[in-house]
Amino acid sequence: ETKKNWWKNAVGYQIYPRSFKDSNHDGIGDLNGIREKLPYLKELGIDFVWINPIYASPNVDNGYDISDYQAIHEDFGTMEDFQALLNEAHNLNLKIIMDLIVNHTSDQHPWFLESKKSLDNPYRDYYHWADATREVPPNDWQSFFGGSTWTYNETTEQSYFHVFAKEQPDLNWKNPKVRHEIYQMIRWWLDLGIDGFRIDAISHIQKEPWDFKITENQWAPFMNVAGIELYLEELKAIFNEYNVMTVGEASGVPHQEATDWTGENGYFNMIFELEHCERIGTVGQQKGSIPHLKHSLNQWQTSLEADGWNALYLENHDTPRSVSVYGDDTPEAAKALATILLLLKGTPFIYQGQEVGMTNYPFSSIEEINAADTIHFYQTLLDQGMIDTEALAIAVNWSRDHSRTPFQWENTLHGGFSTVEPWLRVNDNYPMINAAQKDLESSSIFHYYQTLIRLRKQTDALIDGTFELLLPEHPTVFCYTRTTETERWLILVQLGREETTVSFPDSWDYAKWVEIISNSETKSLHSKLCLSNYEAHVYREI
Ligand code: ISL
Ligand code: CA
Repeated sequence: ETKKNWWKNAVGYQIYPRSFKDSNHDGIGDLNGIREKLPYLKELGIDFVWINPIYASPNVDNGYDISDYQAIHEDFGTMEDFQALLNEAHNLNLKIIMDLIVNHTSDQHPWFLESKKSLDNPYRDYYHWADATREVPPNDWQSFFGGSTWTYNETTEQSYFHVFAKEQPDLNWKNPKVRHEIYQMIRWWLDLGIDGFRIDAISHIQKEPWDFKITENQWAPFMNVAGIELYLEELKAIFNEYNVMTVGEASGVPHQEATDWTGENGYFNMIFELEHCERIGTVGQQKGSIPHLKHSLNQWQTSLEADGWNALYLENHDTPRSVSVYGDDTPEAAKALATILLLLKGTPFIYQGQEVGMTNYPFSSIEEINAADTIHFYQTLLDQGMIDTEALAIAVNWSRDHSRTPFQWENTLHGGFSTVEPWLRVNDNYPMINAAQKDLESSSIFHYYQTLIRLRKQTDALIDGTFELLLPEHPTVFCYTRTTETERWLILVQLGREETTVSFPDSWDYAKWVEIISNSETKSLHSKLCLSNYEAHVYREI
């Protein structure tokens, strides 16, 4: 029997199955590929894996458009393969978290195929329909993927609502039948023995009335809208019947409300907030903003201190690679970021390839892009009159495809991901950056991750200790302490490309601080320290 709140001590790993490991030579990663690599995840020190959607889907949004919730996509394998994966993972004491996508379905889902047939179809109210003409939508709200949130249907002369692509119609949560169907489906998966869910886009399930007037925030009409708590409470009641872990993707939920969402009586065990990795500054900017990262993570760490729990991440399948956004693609930068991520308070999620230092891809043509939102964004920029090279530079800057290139396992053709041409190009840097480096170098990024994970697991202060941000005004140094009644730890990371100096209070007894981990030369803690680019140190007071 697994103990309650097991997820507080756990380290998670996110698998984007299409790009993880191809076992049957079709250029697409699959479930048997994941099975092959479970020992690799154990070696790293992982406790649970979150797998991006593997359900039947026309793949307009790579699996986030589901056409059958209870079937495995043939690209990934069969239900038997899934069962085998679950069993093998459990035998290795690895848990499996599935993606739960219930804000919308695919437009090819049988419910929607029925719904669009006629005004009086029994499935009509499974989705949101409103009177419209071909020219004039019910209102002027814009979708996350660009363009109107409404798509006109000729047959019934109404439009349906979608916050993402037009092939992803939003489910109508007001309809009790819809909720009943969803809850049954959720139970079906939980009864199968999975260990939890990452709940997709869940802050969008409630919508304002269609005549709601947008003031500042264009997403306000479908982002954390009042009334959502009823549905979230119903979901919580189901999850509570099972000893599973839940992490809600809660875009637009402010840290002031985090307790409702993740506290002792919150809707989920933890949430993915999206603030800290928001695009700051001009659209074309290359670097992530370190002051913003510090400020925002600090807010989330402190507001959840009393009641709540953070889900920690620096990159995922929707973002570029953190070593490229905040770093300079080097192993030192990758290790510096790992030091920050793995010692914060919360449950860390490592995104596949992050532990070997995988970088952004140098896209040079729109043909190399697969992500629907990037292609749409590029087209919008062209339509606005921008020249091709400029539009491409801006569109690919934050493209989701940077993190979706195939996993670089070793220095062989296609990085060892597949024996045939993969669905998305492998980054040309695979001869240098790949998982097999760990067997060649004891100083590999992988080993650094392994060491941090081990340290975290054997140190209560790094699980439960209070977080405090130090040097809050420093533009590039990310420094914090983790403290319990008996221990104090100091995490000190220069995230900048230059040398910098930091100072700590003269009153500290520096003889008491010992260095535990560093990504560079050993350096004792002093009231004045000079740090070079991407230098990271972890100290403990004894
Ligand atoms: O807030 C948003 C954009 O500013 C949206 O974040 C949204 O919550 C986020 O993009 C949701 O992402 C998830 O759902 C999408 C899917 O395309 C992503 O891959 C997934 O992570 C639709 O299912
Ligand atoms: Ca395959």
